[in-house]
Amino acid sequence: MFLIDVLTIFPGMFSGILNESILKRAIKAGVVNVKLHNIRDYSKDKHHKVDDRPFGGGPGMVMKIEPIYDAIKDVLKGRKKSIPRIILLSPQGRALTQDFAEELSKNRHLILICGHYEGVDERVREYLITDEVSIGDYVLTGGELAAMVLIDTVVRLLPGALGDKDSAKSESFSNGLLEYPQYTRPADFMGKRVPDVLSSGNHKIIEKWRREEATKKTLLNRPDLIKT
Ligand code: 6GU
Repeated sequence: MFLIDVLTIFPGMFSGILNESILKRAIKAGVVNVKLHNIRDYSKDKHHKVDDRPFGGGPGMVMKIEPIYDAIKDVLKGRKKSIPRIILLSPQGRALTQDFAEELSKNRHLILICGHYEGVDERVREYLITDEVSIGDYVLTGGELAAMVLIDTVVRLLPGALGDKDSAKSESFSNGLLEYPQYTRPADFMGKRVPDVLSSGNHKIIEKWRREEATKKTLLNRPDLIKT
């Protein structure tokens, strides 16, 4: 079974995504196990502090290395055989793409560390992790939402995670284009009609139309995806 250990100071944030829809089903089916660990439980200090002031001064707080080190050590205890990817979620990381998610889904064990505050002690990056991942060019208040995005993206790629009804969706990005427009009944909604070509029954023409629409949409919304 695929194992994901999440190190976070806000484990409660994850209950929503783990208890609904595809992730819930994948966990129930034994495709994946997601274990939440509160970093605060590993703080040895009497106030359970997980952050401290930055050396050299400056604003904000920095996440301490010891509780993270102890949490990783605990997670690895008795699991010497599997080599996990130890991933720090931070805006400075490598971009999460579909290709990278596919690579991650080929592993057996991920440890996700949710960064917070002004940052994480640089020695976490230097000595404890194998990867640093960002989900995009914007700033979140913490790594939790990014970890949830990573979990969702990776788990849906695992064999048995999606039912037959969903599995076609994995095609969406794999041709490098955005998805073509989809319609369902009614054929006429308040005078807005579904394109006639889709009711033509001519699969060649439908396929051509979909390819053109996908290309148009990609050029308009994501020209960077079209390799020149
Ligand atoms: Cl992984 N963390 C935070 N705090 N902000 C982000 C991010 C991660 N990815 C994009 N923005």
